[in-house]
Amino acid sequence: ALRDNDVQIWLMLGVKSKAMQTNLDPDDRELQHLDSRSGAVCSKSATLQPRDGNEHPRYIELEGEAGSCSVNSEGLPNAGIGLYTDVSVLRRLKDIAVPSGKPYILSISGLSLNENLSMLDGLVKHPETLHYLNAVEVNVACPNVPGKPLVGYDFPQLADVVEKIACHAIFSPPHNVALGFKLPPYFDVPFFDAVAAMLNPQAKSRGGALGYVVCCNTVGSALVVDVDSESTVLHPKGGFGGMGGHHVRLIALGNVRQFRERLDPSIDIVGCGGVSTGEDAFAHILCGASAVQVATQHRVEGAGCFARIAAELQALMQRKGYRRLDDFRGKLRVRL
Ligand code: RRO
Repeated sequence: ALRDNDVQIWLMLGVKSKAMQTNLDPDDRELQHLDSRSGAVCSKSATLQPRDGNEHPRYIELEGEAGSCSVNSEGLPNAGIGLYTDVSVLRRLKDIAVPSGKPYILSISGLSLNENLSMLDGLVKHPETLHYLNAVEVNVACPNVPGKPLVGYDFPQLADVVEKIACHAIFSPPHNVALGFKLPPYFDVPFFDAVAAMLNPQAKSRGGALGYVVCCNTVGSALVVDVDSESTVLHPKGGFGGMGGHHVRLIALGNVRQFRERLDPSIDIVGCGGVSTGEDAFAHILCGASAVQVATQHRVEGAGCFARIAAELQALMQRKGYRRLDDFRGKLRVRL
């Protein structure tokens, strides 16, 4: 399985790495690409069955002066949950790619609530896998599956998903796997209010299972237009895709801040969107993020981006006289 599948392990979220688009080989060279200074490894969002995803071309990078932007319409290609939870794969992942014992997060994005629940049921039946698994991140924000509107924008459905997932046995004793949700970007105050009202009852401080949310997935319905040929660029879905990278940085910061103002303090926020420098990471943390995920920049630069971003963040903190993230986390000043 390792050799034949496009494993698509994502680092710290997002768009799968260039290294992971090629097949894994017997000496685990591809897994070695994951050995980096990232704080965690997160799988490509899994479904019950393997998926090829949408037709190519389905990913494009646009370079700007200030940073790269990506638009993708991958369509949830993945090797199926079996591979991301296979004990021999995870053992090798831990040995080769994350020898320091950094957390492994399994992202799931079932095509229905029942599919997500089935994947979680499967985990309960395989206690050996749980030994290697630190968290399950439920992605309710994939914008690219034809015929499947985004769960995170369908509030009755989202409420049901949040409640039923959070009640699953995998997140309670004796398993106690951590639970996160990956959210789409929202754009208006009533939406932040409504989603926070769904999430808060599941907070740890209220006896629930919800450990964190990721703000946010790509900005959907982006359209890349080629002026020369007067045509779309991505093949699937009429050329529409999810936008990430530098161009979504301010939307992501806004989402982190809006949710930090509304969510129970026991729910951590992971900032995601346009993190390509230490300064970007600093801004996310200032808005209230406990950690950041890097996607587009990782794909552009490779796994070396994590050490560089961490060093830049450290240098910035030193210049400002901060010793810990808590010295400035969430302490954004509002100009009056
Ligand atoms: O595979 C995708 O098309 C995809 C996913 Br699952 C996601 O969560 N976000 C995104 O921009 N693309």
